[in-house]
Amino acid sequence: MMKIGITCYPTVGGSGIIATELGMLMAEQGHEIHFVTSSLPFRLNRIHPNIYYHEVELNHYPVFQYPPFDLALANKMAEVIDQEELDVLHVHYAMPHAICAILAKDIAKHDVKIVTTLHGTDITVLGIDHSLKKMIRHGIEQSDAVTAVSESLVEQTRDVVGADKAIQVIYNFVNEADYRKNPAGSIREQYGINPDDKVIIHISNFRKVKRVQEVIYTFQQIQEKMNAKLLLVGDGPEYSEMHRLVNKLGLADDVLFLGKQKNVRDLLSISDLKLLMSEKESFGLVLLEAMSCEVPCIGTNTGGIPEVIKHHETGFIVDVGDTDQAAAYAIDLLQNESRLQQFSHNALIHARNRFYSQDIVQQYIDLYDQLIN
Ligand code: GMT
Repeated sequence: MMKIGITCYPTVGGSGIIATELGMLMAEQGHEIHFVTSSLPFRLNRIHPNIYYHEVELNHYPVFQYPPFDLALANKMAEVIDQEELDVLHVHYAMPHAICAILAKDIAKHDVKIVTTLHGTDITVLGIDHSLKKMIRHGIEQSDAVTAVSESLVEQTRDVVGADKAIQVIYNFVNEADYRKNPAGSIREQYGINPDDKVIIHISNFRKVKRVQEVIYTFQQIQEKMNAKLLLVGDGPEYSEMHRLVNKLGLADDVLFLGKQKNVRDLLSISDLKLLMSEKESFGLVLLEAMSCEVPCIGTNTGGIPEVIKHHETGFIVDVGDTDQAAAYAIDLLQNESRLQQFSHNALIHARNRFYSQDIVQQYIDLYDQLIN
């Protein structure tokens, strides 16, 4: 039994999901898990006697113009390391979490190993900022072990940050108990989707990097060839711009803006195809969520996406911005029922084999073991 601390961004995003699911699955195996975060991780939806939550509290002293959150986090980490005698503190994101963890390790009396998992945005967005590069490199090099969620992210880390450190690829996973096709309830009718409509889905945080407009342009071409609906799930900076675009293109009746949704499993279960047209994506956890619910995917040739989608087997890969090719693949697949079924089946098998949660969790546990022993 190990004692493991976990720090992640608790409010949104795939990294928070992975960190929380990892903690919950390890707790089920008998390990003691201590979340050290600014708020309760949003996916922490199970009560388990092995799971503890330590909230980072901010002090609002009038002398501080900005309350120093990172220092409060490091301080809390150090407290938890000593009180709970943690074996490992596993932080998700180099910035600022690895830096805070290194500081906490210096402060704490109890010996702890720091594991940092890179999720992408820290390298591909923050790493480009020269003022942060050295700090990110320091976080990586001073960690006892570093993992990344795709081969592509390892390469990018070398290119962008120049860190000279072994980085192990441990792919993302989904909890198969939650992500499995739910034989259709009445959702289709509730959303006004006709029985002969094909359903295309996109799920993201509507940041520019997701290029949601290219999902809409691809859908426009699909919809010229067949009855189809596009479900846009999520919210973010580009949301209202996408609304305007849909209205301008005259697609308002066929594009459903669903905003943030908790139960994406049921939405995926009524979908025939998933589109992810991002210009950067270190992994694309939403693709794995879709494949687990038997939904084939079209994604862009960027970052880790080609490591997740098997081209011509579980979906298709297109160049960033190539909406014509995405639409051509989509139309071809959606018009061929037996091929579509084959792709759905392949997607499920690929998700279950290549990204099986227990295998991935075991890879993390083996890594902790190597550090401790
Ligand atoms: O993509 C985002 O905007 C959110 C971000 C996050 O913090 O969860 O996602 C990153 O980590 C995910 C989990 O490993 C990956 O699936 C996403 O591809 C990655 N996002 C980017 O690389 C842009």
